[in-house]
Amino acid sequence: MEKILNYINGELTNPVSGNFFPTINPAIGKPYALVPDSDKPDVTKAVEAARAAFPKWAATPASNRSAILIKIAELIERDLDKLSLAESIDQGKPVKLAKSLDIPRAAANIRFYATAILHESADAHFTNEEAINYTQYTPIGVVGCISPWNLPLYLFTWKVAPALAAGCTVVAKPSEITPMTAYLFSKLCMEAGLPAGVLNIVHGVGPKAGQAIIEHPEIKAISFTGGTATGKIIAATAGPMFKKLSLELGGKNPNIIFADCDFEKAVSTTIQSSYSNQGEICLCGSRIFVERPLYEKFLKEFTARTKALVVGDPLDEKTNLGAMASDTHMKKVLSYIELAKQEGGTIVQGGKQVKLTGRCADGYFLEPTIITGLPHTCRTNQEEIFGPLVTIMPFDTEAEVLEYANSTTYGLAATIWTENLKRAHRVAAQVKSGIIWVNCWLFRDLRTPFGGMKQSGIGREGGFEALKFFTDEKNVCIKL
Ligand code: TXE
Repeated sequence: MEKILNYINGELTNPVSGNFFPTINPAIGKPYALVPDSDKPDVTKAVEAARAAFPKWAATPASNRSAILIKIAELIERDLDKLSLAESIDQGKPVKLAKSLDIPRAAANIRFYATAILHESADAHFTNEEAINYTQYTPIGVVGCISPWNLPLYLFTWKVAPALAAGCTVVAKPSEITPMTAYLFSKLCMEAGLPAGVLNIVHGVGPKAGQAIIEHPEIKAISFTGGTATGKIIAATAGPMFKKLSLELGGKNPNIIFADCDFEKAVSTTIQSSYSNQGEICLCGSRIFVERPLYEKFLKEFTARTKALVVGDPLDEKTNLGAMASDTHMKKVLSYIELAKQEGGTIVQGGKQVKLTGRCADGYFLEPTIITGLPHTCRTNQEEIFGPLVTIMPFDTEAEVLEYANSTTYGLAATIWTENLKRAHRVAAQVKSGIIWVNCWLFRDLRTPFGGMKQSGIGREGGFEALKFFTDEKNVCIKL
């Protein structure tokens, strides 16, 4: 079995303990590679390497940092097929999705920040013609980046790219469930000539390697994407240490569909926003609210199209939904389907595990599932499930749907479907989510602020905000 290795001080290394654990290919339900079971000593080594590399990397001209990062982006593009296949095997997603979304986006993340640093400017304030204030942004030091299993290389690079571009050195940990593409990425960094210690990748489980990163006193900022429960642990540990924190956590995103929408676009895009990546995207909409005059028509068409989706081998080009990321996660989603039944819901479509034949006979597959008849207040409609499961509910008035939409503890994303522009603005202003898409979904401009309100997190990724996150701001006031 292939052994994944840590990437510390420019070298691929075994964990200090020598211990590894298996990582599973979820489409076949079998281990296929070994992951370092890293712990505190590995993180200590990584932080030492990052500290040693920091002064030189921080002082490297932006144009030179940019050139190395662009080289890494080019290598990702060169290896598109290889990385897409690796992502699909590790995560369970259809290979065609990895090839069209995950891997191109990983390269785009790096290009975006590699070029952003060439166009940065700082503020200056002239105070009553008596003084000039100017703001300096200096890289904050060694930072920690911790990423989840749903969009492995995509979210890993979304953090690492701005950190490196800003001049920080990094200790990063991908999810232990999907470590492979971060490992392949470390080889590309070596090939691109990234100086030793600038990026260090420590593999292992959250409570050991992850916890050691957030606890390390020399790590000045933590950028994390994952579950809200983990976000709370990180905030509790890092808060009293006064570390800078960016937390991108869970969601329970509403889709608000008015009767005056463009029906075809609303249905086809809502199919995407419900089931892409098996529903394992924090931006997926899981609560669909449809204005009553359109409700029956929408439900009928949405159900027919859900039924037509192909659940299958992620390596098959015809597959729409691949495997769930892990057995544990599949069982979690199934437990919510049971809960929905207990709460009085009707399973209109799906609701069961899919047993494939052949190569994927032991894989973790689920039917795309539609549930109706539930109140917006029940647990199924309040808790993040993170699978190919949606509830559909009718509404009568704008005020009512806003109450439903805003009733959860989350506030990450929302979609609004209407041809009435005034209504679009009015409703967008009142939905308590950090990201609103009107008549579209996952239409991204990397310059825009990305993140959630309420328990969906703190801080914003994207744009120059993410670069600033990895810097210390200093104001210099010069009396004229
Ligand atoms: O995420 P975790 P899990 C949601 C989704 C899912 C739930 C749990 O609802 O069912 O979270 O998923 C690292 N200190 N999302 O358990 O545990 C861990 O090793 C430091 C939403 O996989 O949050 C991994 O690298 N790090 C989400 C990362 O945190 C720790 C995407 C995320 O793992 C740690 C994924 C600790 N104490 C899941 N414990 C989204 N919003 O995109 C764990 N980690």
